[in-house]
Amino acid sequence: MKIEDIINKFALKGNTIEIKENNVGNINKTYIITTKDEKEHKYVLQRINTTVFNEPYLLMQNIESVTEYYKKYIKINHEDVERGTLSVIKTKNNSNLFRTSNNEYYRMYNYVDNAVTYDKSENAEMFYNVGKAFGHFVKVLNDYPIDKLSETIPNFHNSKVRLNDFLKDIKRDPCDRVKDVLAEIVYIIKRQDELGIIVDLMEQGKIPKRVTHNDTKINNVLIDEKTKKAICVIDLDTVMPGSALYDFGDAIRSGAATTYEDDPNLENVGINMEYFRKFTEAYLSETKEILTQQEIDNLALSCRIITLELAMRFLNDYINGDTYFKCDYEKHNLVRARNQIKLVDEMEKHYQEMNKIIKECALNKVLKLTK
Ligand code: GN1
Ligand code: MG
Repeated sequence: MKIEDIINKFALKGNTIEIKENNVGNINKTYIITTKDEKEHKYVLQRINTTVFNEPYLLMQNIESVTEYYKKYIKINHEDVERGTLSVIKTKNNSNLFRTSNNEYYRMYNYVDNAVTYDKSENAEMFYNVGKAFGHFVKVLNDYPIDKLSETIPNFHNSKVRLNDFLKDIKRDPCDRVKDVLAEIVYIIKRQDELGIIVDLMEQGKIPKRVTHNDTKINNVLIDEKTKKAICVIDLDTVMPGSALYDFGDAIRSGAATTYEDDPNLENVGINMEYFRKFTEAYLSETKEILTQQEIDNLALSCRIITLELAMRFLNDYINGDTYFKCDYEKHNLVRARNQIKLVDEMEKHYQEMNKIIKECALNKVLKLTK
């Protein structure tokens, strides 16, 4: 089906005058659509990757419900309703998805103008603003009825289940690639106990299940082009019940890193502790009345765990013949895995310092509360 015909299924204002492909993201395919009547309007069209998301209707139900809830919250609190969250644009048949005859699924959002995303932090202030946005996300959805959410990708951040899959795929070795990545496999297996800590804490009921984003990469926050303030959190495909720890850790993994997650030059890979501090300050300033002590005590560890989990996922995909993440060249997944392993190394080196900063920020938070 032609893309113009797919666009035509949605209830948009005006006529389409431009369709641009957008290459951001490792999973879905994205287009920016411009239409015109008396003025121009912009929309975001996405084809949902149904190999990754095999319950597209449930996924859209989650997104619609969470964005509606978000809108109500920001309205009551006099925040920016227009730009503070994504809006789902329905089809002319009032559905939040359009399915083509060959089972491709498309959805449409409003396009937020004068906003940009970054794949890495430009400066500490910017990452502070990202920390505010992800902290705000926790705050807004704190009272959202979690039972209404479907787990659209079961065990998405169950690092123990992921480890088991990884071990099975090493045994299968479908592409005869295992022999080339033994050092990386050993690195991960040596840390297998650590991988399971958050999952164990959740299973034991020691840390709570919350409404979580599960993909808190820095480029999933829209930043205002002019003010550089964070506008809203995007890419809500993986909003599900989960642990806030994975969200904190994933944001640090992507935004406090000194380079891109697929930089092949490992000398560039490190963690910027100033960025770490700024993000933590901002995140805790928003979540101060919400996070439990157990959660706060495990924030630094969560950064190591999610980075290790992602290193394992990239390596696992390499072993399987690159079937999950979009790859731009042959060893892209392996480059990503090695980069993330180096980042785990750097986090281990800075672990004490990370814990110290978290304690200081959490203490500031308590002092502020008692003022
Ligand atoms: C994928 O959609 P995107 O590119 O933001 C992946 C995340 C990974 C990320 C790594 C559904 O996210 O889990 O952390 O790539 N999303 C899914 O870049 O698997
Ligand atoms: Mg995503």
